[in-house]
Amino acid sequence: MYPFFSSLIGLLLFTHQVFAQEFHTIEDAVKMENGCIMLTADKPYQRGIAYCKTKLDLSKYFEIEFDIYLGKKNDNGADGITFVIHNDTRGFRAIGTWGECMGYGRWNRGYYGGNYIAPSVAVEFDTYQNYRQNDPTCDHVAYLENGTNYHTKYWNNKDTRFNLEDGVLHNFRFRWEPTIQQVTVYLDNVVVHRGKRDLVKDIFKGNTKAIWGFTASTGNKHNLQFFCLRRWAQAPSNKNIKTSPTRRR
Ligand SMILES: [Ca+2]
Ligand SMILES: [Ca+2]
Repeated sequence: MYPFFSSLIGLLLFTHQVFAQEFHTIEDAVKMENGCIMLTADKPYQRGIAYCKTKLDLSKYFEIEFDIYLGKKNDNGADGITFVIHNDTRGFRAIGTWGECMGYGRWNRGYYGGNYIAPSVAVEFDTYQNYRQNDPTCDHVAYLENGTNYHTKYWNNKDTRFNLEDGVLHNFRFRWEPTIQQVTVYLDNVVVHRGKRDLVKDIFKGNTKAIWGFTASTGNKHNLQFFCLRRWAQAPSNKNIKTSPTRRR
């Protein structure tokens, strides 16, 4: 191997290992040799959560980009991953319910018992239909708040057979623009959610610092699920459209 490439790979591995060390892991979440963090193994009744040790500052612009892997079993896979930003009083130990709640939310939107993460905003990558959460038959992405998985809107690329359990990494970006109070979410470079919301005032009761990370779980059905951080930018980029080298479709 050429020295340049070997040193480049060394640098990338070093960067990845530093990345993994920057996260608290809870329950079934574990740091992987490739520097990514596994949230659930391909086993039933798993719950894994990982939080970055550095909080977000919601008074400032940021864009977080990562790759997620939701498994390769379409029919027998479950349940999905959420990206979460929260100010739960449990801090870095905050957890939600397992199974369809993906380690983020609660069984029913009107039921406040059990574990759920709030106050919070989240984006779910849901790979299993649950009627209680108003899920469509296909895999989908949805914006969530305050530990409730129930949603009335979702994105599925207008494809009733949309599938995220396809054995490849999917690129995800979450952008917060405080000056216009706008959240934009991209999946594989397509806008899957854009909404105006005063997160600081309406969700976090005036607090500008928030914990962020990922949650995932499985139930009777299961998949390997993990994430890899790619970029955390705190200034707007000129590149609005970019290609993902990890996308192999
Ligand atoms: Ca579901
Ligand atoms: Ca699927």
